[in-house]
Amino acid sequence: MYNDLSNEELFGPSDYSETSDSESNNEVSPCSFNEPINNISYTTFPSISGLILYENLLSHKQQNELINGIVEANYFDNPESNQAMCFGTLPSFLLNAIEIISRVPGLFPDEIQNREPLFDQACSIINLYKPGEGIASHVDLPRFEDGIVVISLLSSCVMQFKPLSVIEQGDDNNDNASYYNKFKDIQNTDEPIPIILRPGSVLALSGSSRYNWTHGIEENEIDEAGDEKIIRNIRVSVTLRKMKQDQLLLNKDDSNSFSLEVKKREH
Ligand SMILES: O=C(O)CCC(=O)C(=O)O
Repeated sequence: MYNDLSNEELFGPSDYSETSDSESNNEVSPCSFNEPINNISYTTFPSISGLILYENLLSHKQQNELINGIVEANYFDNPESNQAMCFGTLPSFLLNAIEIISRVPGLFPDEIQNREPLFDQACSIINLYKPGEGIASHVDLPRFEDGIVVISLLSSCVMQFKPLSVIEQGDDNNDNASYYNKFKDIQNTDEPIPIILRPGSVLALSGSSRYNWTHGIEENEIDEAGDEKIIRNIRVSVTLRKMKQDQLLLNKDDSNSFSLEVKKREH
């Protein structure tokens, strides 16, 4: 899946620049297993409340563990498939990363961060992007609680955030396709805000950034953000969320049993 990539492409550059609509602290301290988590570098975006980008949060070793787990799970053996949705018990290769992420102070407001578990069995999504592929702008389904993270692996891309000019109330009973399709019709006159997602970074969305902004990745071979040009390569992302309790009961008889849906992204 990623044999042709250099170390820098796999795990990100050692230095990086920021996009303009952001405020960043200067401390960089990649976390490793069993290390106390402090001095973490993060970027907030004044116009997108609730959005925090942690660059270099996961060490090379942790990124490698995730990639190896994904490769060994053979999710993407079928070349047509680029999205794996895991329901039920979390895949074990995610557990270390989840442990690290959940100990990051200020990741989410306290009422979200203190919930148990922070992310649950249903459902983690693993997306594979070949160069040029993207994901349509969307707001995550209302059946998921507030507090979502996206882990980026292997290579960088730009994620575009656009404010929802019409804030629609989601209908939990909608299926995925009709829910995501409705965002296609929303005319957006505001300039999108580009955010560079690099390997090892973790993007946290809560509050307004989760509900009032769409996020998506354009179908580009090259991204431009500020002065930076990013040539897309193979990218993998892991999205972690928590299903609302009533939806969990509605959707699954036995929430501990593992099930997997691997498919081509609909949106
Ligand atoms: O791949 C990403 O970075 C984002 C994935 C995403 O937004 C989703 O799975 O809903």
